[in-house]
Amino acid sequence: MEQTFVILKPDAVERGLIGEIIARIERKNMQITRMEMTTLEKEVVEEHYAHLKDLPFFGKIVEFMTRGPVVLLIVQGEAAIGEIRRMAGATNFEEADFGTIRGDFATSVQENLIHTSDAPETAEGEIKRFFG
Ligand code: IDP
Ligand code: MG
Repeated sequence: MEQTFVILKPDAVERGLIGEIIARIERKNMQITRMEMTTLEKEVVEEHYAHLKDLPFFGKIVEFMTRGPVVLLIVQGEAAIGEIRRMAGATNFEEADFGTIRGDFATSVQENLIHTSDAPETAEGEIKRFFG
């Protein structure tokens, strides 16, 4: 069993897609073991996306991620990190396959509805960062 960390981003909350996305996670036989709705502070987003800080649109990403409530989840299941990432689809909605969350619902590279951890080390670090 693995644990992964998921953020349903502000656009997912604004568009009423919380239930849709959580239903997909549950249908895949993954358990939600922790869940919290909160509005993120700028500092935590800057730390979370530190790998993007040299990109020209970094400020826009931080603005987007802090503009309203998000849902933080810990998801547990067999191969959860890779499977939830596969379920999210490619970062760019135009490359995300239909059947994935981003492929089915996103029309923006930035506002792509969901964050998912990309490796065991990042999952562990992100769970600590967001849930303590
Ligand atoms: P990921 O979310 O698929 O892991 P990352 O490359 O880690 O993708 O980027 C983190 C987030 O930053 C993306 O999900 C997206 O919201 C935003 N982002 C990444 N690249 C771009 C871009 O080229 N334009 C606008 N936003 C971007
Ligand atoms: Mg990433």
